[in-house]
Amino acid sequence: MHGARPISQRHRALKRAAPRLSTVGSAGFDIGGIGPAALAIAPDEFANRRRQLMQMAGDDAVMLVAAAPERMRNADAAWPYRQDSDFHYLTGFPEPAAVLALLPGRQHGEAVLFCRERDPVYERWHGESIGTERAVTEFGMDDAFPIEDIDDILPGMIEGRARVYCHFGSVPEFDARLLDWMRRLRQLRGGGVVPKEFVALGHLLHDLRLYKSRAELKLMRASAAVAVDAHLAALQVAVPGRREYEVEAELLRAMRSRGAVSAFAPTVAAGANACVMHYQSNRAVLREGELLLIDAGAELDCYASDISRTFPVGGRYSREQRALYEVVLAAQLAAIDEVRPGLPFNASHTAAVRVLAEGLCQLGLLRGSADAAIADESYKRFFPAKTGHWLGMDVHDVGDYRVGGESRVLEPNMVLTVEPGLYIAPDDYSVAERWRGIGIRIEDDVAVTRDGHEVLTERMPKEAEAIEALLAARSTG
Ligand SMILES: [Mn+2]
Repeated sequence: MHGARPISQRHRALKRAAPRLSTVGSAGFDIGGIGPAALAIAPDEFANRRRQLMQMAGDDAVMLVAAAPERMRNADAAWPYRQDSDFHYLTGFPEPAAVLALLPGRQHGEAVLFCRERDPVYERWHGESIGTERAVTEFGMDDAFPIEDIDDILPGMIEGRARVYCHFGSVPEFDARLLDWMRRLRQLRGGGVVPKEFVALGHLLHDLRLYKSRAELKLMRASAAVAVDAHLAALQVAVPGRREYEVEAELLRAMRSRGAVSAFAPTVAAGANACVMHYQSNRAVLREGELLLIDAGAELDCYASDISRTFPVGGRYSREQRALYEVVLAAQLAAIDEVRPGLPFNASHTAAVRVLAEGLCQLGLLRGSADAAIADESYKRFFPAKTGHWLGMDVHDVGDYRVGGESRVLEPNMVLTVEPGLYIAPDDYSVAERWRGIGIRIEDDVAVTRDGHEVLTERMPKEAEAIEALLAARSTG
């Protein structure tokens, strides 16, 4: 991994040589000597998370977490499967049709998994299942049962417990089953006692997920490395005349060839399309003189990265593009400086807004002073977004942004994005025509360390000269 270097030094390094792609062999990753085995999260860590959660919930509780259902795209064609983040966090178990029950203090085992039993006929069509046996031997469960038997077994396990922690209101099928289990519990011989309380599991679980472990940070660095490679590859093909989706294809190729998937549908926005915050149609032609904004991230073993860069299709920023770019870059660097333990989450936003407002005033895009633009929020016309979000298994990761009405104080091992931007709408007649239709965002992934921060995506150049140098060196064949 690349340590933090002063900008001037980084500049020199970039001028000397174009950034190298991470070395990737057919076996998967080889990033800084980390092999695929070293990247995987160990069964012990999953067990620790379960233990921690049970401790938080108390002995009279039960926690129920369902695997993500398979989702249909149309007719009988399913979307590519993605495990539920909470379920993955607690099990590492990659299949649908599974439910984890955590039963603190249960004599015959606290961590119980209901999952698909192995079945040769099913496996003939869908490939190997893990099965209840390996759920115990390989995934560290205390006990496992076929998912078909859950209605008969689970209600009896819940009996006598005071609180059920689970997610309700997100997957209707799970809500319906939960109610059915309660009905069955009540009908148990002698009349079962239904838990008195239903508690949202997120309050406990999502606070755990906010702090990344060493193994998770390793995965997030690897995910970031794939995203950097994807952006570098995309930049090579983003020449005038190509379509946005051709650039998207290059991003996806780079990710898939490293065993990752796209963490979200990439934004590849040429020219004024960049002023649409979540532009995803990706169909327009790239034109000389326009900027291209790419917002794309990889997902590796369920861990996301999220990078945005904005560069000139023709290879050189115009005077106006460059002026705005320098403002966004200065805002981003100032915002990253505010990522340190002890500072509130919103400090980076405050810093970014200050630099953006000053820049907008200096360039004459806003009248009056930066203080006034911040006070009356007129800067929001050009920057309507927040400067960042938590990053983890979900690209907009879980975790509270405010605690007791105050912005959350950053602590080591939290990971967030820093992504200020400026977006001048093509029909904003309040500014001179030469500014209109320029959209710029610069986004990096930043982990809070004990004494500051680590920019996980640092290898991706962002200084204007460095980007122009990269573009000048590309083979436009
Ligand atoms: Mn983002």
